Order: sequence, then C-alpha cells, then structure tokens
Amino acid sequence: IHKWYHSGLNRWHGLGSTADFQKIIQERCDNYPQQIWSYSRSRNCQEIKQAFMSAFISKDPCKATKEDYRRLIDLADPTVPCNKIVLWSKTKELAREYAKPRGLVTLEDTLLGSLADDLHWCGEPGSPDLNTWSCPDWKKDCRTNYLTVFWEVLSKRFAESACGTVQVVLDGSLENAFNEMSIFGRVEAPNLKPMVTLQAWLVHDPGKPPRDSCSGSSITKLKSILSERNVRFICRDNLRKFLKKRKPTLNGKYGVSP
Ligand code: N1C
Repeated sequence: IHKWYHSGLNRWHGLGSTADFQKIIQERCDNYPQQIWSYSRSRNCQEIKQAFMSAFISKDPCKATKEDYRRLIDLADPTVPCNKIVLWSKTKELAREYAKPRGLVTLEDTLLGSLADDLHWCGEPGSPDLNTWSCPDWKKDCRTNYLTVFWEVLSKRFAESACGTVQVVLDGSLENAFNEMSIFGRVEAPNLKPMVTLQAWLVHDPGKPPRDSCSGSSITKLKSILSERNVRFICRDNLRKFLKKRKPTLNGKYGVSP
C-alpha cells in the first residue's frame, strides 16, 4: 500500500488538482491580453498567483469561504462595459462562439476567469502542496469546496457589475433550460441589478428534439425571479438559427451583431 493511500489524499470523489497548476496560472496571467475588460488594479502576476495559492493551500478542502478569495478578487475585480456581458448555463462553448466575434465578454474573458478556466485545485491541511490525487466533488463530498466557491464568488461579482442588456445562452434541449441549482440560476440571475435587461437565447441541439422553450415552465420561473428584482426579460428561441443567418466575413468570422 502506497504512502498516498495512507495519507488519504485520494479520499475525494472529484478530479485532483491540475498538474502544473501554479505554472499554468502564471503563464495565463503573463500572456493575458490588455483589453478594456481586463482592467484590474494590480497587473502583478506574481502577486495574483500568490493570492490565489494562499486562498486554499494548507486548508481543509471542504471549508472554502468567500473570505478566502477576497484578496484575490480585490486584486483583479472583473469590470466589463455595459451591454457586453454574456452569461451561460451548460452552453459554455456555444456562448463563447456567440460572444467572441461580436466583441462580447464571458467570464472566461476576464482575467480571473481566464486564469481558472478548466482547471482544478485543492490543498490539504498541514501540507504546502496541491492534492493532485483528488478534490472534493460538489455532490458526493461537499458544496463548500474551493472550486465551487471560487466560481460562485466570481460569478456573483460579474453579475452584480453588469449594466444595460445582459445576454444568457441556455440549453433548450434540456428538460429545464433554466436550472435553479446551476450557478447561473442560484448566483447570477438573483444578483442582477434592477433596471438591467436580461435577454435569454435558447439553443436547441440540431440532433435532438427541443424540450424546453421560452414559454416552458423553467423560463417562467426565471421570469418570476427577475420580475421580483425589477429586471426586464426578453426570451428568444433558437440561437443557432440566428448564428447561421449571420454572413461570414472574408476571414470566416461572423460580422458585427445588428
Ligand atoms: O453552473 P452554471 O453552468 O450555470 O454556471 C455558468 C455561469 C456562467 O454564466 C458564468 O458566468 O456561471 C459562470 N461560470 C463560469 O464562467 C465558469 N467557467 C467554468 C460558472 N462556472 C464556470 N466554470 C465551471 O463550470 C465551474 O466548475 C462550474 O461548476 C461549471 C458550471 O457549469 P454549468 O453547470 O454549465
């Protein structure tokens, strides 16, 4: 029996920390393009990396709090101009495909979102290292794990900061395109400011029958959450059709949105 078995590093049910986590964070930070929404008080990648690491290193991986990430978020608070934010739920790739050619911004385009995108991380009490064997799973181990709390805190800041019209891409091939348990459902939608307009786009998988629509019960639920907050709501079925209608420009990219 190996040493790691005894130490219990493999006791969690989620993927372990990404190999070379620190190196990836550093590289992504150094190469992050300086654009308008990338504004952050500190452009010091060393400092950002240290704040990220000290948020969770040596700590119980099931006891993450918002406060653990405060310093990191303060160093690189996402700020995006009005009308440019695109949110999503279960549709990350499509949302990015929609956002990019139109100059719109998903959370992964902001500095902290881009640092953490697709990575996993957790520590171990009393150890200076990341646990590369396993990290807590949201369902099977604990909800207050460092990955979940990170996306919750960052998503909340992103949604709170949004102004004008915010768009969201939802999957209409699911039974519930709007899921109250998702980060969009439990964190972003309930934290939009009054007077913001949320424009929802439902996407349907070409191979599958549409299961939810703008008139379905999950969207009705979203509408009611928003109306309590004085957020205006517009819903459109079938984003894919809209994407297809755009004329590709010479370099094969989509033109600017109308
Ligand atoms: O739970 P979700 O989607 O509704 O979260 C998506 C929502 C987006 O609008 C983003 O602004 O929340 C934000 N967000 C991310 O940007 C993000 N990048 C990567 C939330 N989660 C993000 N991840 C990881 O995907 C994270 O581990 C989280 O648990 C999943 C959420 O995916 P989902 O269920 O499709």
